[in-house]
Amino acid sequence: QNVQKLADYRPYPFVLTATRLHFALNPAATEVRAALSFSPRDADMPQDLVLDGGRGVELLSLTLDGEVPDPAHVIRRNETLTLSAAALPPHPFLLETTVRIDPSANTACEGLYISNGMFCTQCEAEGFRHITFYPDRPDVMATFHVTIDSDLPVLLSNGNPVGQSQGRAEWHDPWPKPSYLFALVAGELAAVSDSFTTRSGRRVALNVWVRPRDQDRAGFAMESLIKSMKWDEDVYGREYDLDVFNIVAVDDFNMGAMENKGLNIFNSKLVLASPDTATDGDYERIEAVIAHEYFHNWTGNRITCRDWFQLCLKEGLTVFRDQQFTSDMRSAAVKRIEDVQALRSRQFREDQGPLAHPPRPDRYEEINNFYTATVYEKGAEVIGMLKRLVGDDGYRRALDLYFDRHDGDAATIEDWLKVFEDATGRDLTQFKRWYTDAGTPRLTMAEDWQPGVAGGRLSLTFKQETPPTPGQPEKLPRVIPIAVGLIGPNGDEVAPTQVLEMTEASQSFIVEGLGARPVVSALRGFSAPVVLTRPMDDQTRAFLLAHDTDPFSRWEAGRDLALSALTAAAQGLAPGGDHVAAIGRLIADDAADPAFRALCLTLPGEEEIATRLFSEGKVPDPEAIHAAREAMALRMAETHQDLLSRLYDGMAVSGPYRPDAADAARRSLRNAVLALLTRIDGGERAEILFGIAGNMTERMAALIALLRRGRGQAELAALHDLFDGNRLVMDKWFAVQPMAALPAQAAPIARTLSQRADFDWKNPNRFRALLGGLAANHAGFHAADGSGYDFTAEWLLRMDPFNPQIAARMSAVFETWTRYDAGRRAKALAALERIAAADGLSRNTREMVSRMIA
Ligand code: B3K
Ligand code: ZN
Repeated sequence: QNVQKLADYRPYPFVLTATRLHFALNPAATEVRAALSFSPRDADMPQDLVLDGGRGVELLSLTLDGEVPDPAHVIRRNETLTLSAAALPPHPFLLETTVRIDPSANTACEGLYISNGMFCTQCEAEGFRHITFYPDRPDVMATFHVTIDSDLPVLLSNGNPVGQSQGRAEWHDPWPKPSYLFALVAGELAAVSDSFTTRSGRRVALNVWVRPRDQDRAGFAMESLIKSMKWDEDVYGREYDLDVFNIVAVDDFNMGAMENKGLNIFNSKLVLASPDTATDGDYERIEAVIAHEYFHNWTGNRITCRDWFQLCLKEGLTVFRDQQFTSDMRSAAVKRIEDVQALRSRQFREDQGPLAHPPRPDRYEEINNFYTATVYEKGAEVIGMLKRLVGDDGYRRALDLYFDRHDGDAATIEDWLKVFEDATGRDLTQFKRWYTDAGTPRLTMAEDWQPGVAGGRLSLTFKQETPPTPGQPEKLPRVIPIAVGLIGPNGDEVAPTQVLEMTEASQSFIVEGLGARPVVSALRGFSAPVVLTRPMDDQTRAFLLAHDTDPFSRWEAGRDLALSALTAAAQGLAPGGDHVAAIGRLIADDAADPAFRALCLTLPGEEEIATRLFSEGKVPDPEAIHAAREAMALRMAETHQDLLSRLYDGMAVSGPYRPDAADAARRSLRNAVLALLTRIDGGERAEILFGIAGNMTERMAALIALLRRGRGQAELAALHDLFDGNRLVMDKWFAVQPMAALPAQAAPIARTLSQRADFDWKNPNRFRALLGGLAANHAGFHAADGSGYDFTAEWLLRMDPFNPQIAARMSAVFETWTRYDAGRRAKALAALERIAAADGLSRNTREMVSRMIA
């Protein structure tokens, strides 16, 4: 197979200084002229010039310094075009090509394609090679000058506009960039416009481009952009560097968004929002992703990656930055808890199965398969640990040095760690294992209390071990920052948070002069992405839930309490402890933050319970897990019925809808309460709320609460009637049905929906809505009869020839298959083998499936 290895990295033998492109746009036959100014890196060592170029790129002409070279020196292979060394001069030269491509036939949404009549591009990671012949690798950086000929009214590319006339636009990007950051958009678009003046006084024109009828839903994206620009100046000292910043929303997009220099392209679901079509969650996500793509301007664009193995250099750091931004804009405590929940449900799950890989992998077949939770979210956690280890000042100095030293570079993880070493004097050799090793370390903590010694001595002994992952059977100990605080028996904190630095496989830390035995609050703020186990009874957990001063650890104590009861019940054991009572105290605590109470009130999901059971060496039973969770939710509702109904009645948010954190928090608590009450009120409250709700957040919460109880058909029909023409709302309509269905219904419902005329499966969002909705129903996807697996496999096979990236990414819903019982395993394996056996399977899906069945 075509395996790429980090160890094989070689610099490109030519320097490309300037790229000039000319596009004559036409849906089925676009002509692209490229003029590339190369110079050999070493004139004494003649080398072949190898350009990437996909099959759909038809070469019409080629000249070297204006001359047609001897055809024997021009070699076209499947995915490359080579000019032999013999044809190349030992000095700078100009290579000019003209090619023809067919955007209308491009269904993979990679390269130049058409979405809803509008031309757009997606070049990361290797899409540019479908536009023209080019050294399509991130360490080849050039300035770009782009001319676009088209009758369409809006013609955009990277950089600054340098000329606009009827049917033609010209753009110049002075900042050298790799091809993956190139973008072009042409269409009938309308803008929401504003401006931002940077702190050095540069006035930047800002536009969010959408289809004319969506203009009234683009305002929140613009507000988010302005906040992001300000924040990056205030917190990181980073200023924007062009005269314009454009954002464009497109309907057909493989991922969330793309940080092309000066021209970010977004999936329309991450731009468009109005109270009646978007939920609070959508608003928060839009704000975060707008920020994320904007922050890439420095972490990704000004400093890019040397090669794709270094992807987490830009992605981990940019996720870390967008997390910091959201914490500053909203509630830091809530954001941290949400991020840990996401990490556990997506990244820990990845680390536990056949797709586990390090944040910096050292081999891949298809790089698009590595835009994963490990590269992004774990990549961000690793930076959080670095910051904790070097402190806030050390972090700031290291980042200043990074921007200073590497501006304009294509950098590596080694460069990144070196700036921390140089700025702080620390040796990060051992720390680097976080980048090179896969797997989630298991950390255990044991306590030893000696009241008679040294005025009361507590020793904490930690042991770490990382289970084997594919290709990495043995693991060495990592540096683990463990944030610890101590709480006295009366609930007061006796020792504030301190960071213990664990470097050995087993290590003890001692605190003396403690008087009475404290309760240990360990791994505060989730200071490292590890699974911590410690002997702790439910009483202590309830104590921490009541008294911990660290909001994450407080929430974690409640979570543990719920998980220990749920995992016991899912194995047919009597649930110990009293999670239901502890939660009751929290519901009654009106002084506590509503968002925090909502988080505590929502029981761990079935997937999370399965992950916990599996990490304890058990085989999770999806039906038993579902039943255990349902039973506990019902008990919570029945036990606290009065408290909950009072809370529900008292929490209604009045006044016009605002998507801010305070209002969203109140709605999230009230909706969590509604989900419980719907279990005992026959659906009455949810039906009323659905009818009167003035916003999508409440409407969706009511609908989901009803669907989970096997009701809600009238509401589904009403939602469909109201929003038939709105793609984004209809995506929710498709997603929510299999997701919230009773398990036995999930796959049949998905199948019925897939037969509808409006299941426009070629649209990535619609496809993801239906298949992702089913996968989000744990007991439904893992139905014992294999119906969930079969349905999913069928559709992956259908999608693969059309859009391999989407098929391959979605195939990861199978990544946990080895956890389950023999019957389910056999059915999942059969489904995976059916996919593997398909003729002409894409490289993307083939790699994913073979890793999963290896
Ligand atoms: N860098 C893009 C992701 C590109 C994915 C290519 N398959 C968006 C982001 O992370 O900001
Ligand atoms: Zn990113």
